[in-house]
Amino acid sequence: MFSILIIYEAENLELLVTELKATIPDLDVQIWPEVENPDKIEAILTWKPPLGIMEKFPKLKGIISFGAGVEEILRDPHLPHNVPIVRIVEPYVTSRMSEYILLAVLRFHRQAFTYQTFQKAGHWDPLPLPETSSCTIGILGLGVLGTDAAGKLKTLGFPIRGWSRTPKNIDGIECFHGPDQLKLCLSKCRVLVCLLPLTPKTEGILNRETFSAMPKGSYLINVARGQHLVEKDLLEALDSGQLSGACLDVFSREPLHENHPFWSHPQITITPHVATQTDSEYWTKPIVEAICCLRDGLPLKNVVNCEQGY
Ligand code: NDP
Ligand code: OXD
Repeated sequence: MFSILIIYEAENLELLVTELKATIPDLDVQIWPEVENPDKIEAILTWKPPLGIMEKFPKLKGIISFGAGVEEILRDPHLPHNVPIVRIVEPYVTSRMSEYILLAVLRFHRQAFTYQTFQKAGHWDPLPLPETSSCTIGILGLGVLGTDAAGKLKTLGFPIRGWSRTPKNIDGIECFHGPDQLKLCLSKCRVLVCLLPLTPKTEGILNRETFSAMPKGSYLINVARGQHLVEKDLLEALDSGQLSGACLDVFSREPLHENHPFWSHPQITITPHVATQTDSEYWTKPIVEAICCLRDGLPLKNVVNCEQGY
């Protein structure tokens, strides 16, 4: 028997448990907070575990994140050092994210917000078509999600700039890296897409300085984490016209508070953390794979670098 503990509240958990047990017959699945024997737990599946919990399982061999981001697991100061953390990487998750980004980019690029206003006013006014080749898109984070979105946007004819921590060489994409090249990267970006992990180095990166480095009237798409954004700097940038709008899928506090000014802001589009979904039927395969590798002592895929924080 290989014992796993699930620490997660989700509606479709029963389905996942049934699928896991059907695929791995020798699996013992326990669901937090009912833990029969903590000494037997060898893997934990979680998203936002309570602080200090990982210390309670002396036989723990691995932690599997239900999502792509792992900041909520890494914030535990008592995380056992030698226990690997695996995150979900799934083609379905990746392509749904790119779909969301394409939609947000095209809505901005093809003046959807202006035509919505025209329609409300019963106003017929054909505007000149904006040139795709003049609309440079900047992507912060050239990882699994950023690279896929960059490739798909490039296919539509948008010039693409990407920014990462380490140097990259990607065909047809102007690559920048490190803090020193951020402003250079931003200098031509009419749209900025944030696809960075949340780490101490990236928290608050969507701030006044970043917005000021972009051409006036640019557009922001944040699909990474709410804590990347300095909210008051966004509101100021919208007021001053430095940014013309923003599409936000993630927020510092979720659900977004009912009185939050973003809800009614005419230049902000809000979605409730649905750019893509990891907790779907597609999560079973990578989770099964990770459990089997842990059980059989095989090399794991998509292991997080705890020092880098992603
Ligand atoms: P990856 O780990 O594959 O990629 C992260 C990228 O960010 C890498 O290119 C990395 O650079 C870059 N990066 C990290 N730190 C820095 C830094 N300090 N400076 C510059 N670049 C940096 O992550 P994914 O693409 O899989 O996911 C990105 C994030 O998207 C997740 O962490 C999660 O927060 C969010 N997400 C949101 C979802 C939603 O529904 N809204 C769903 C899924 C994920 P390098 O390549 O050099 O290492
Ligand atoms: C994730 C997410 O990180 O859904 O997977 O945000």
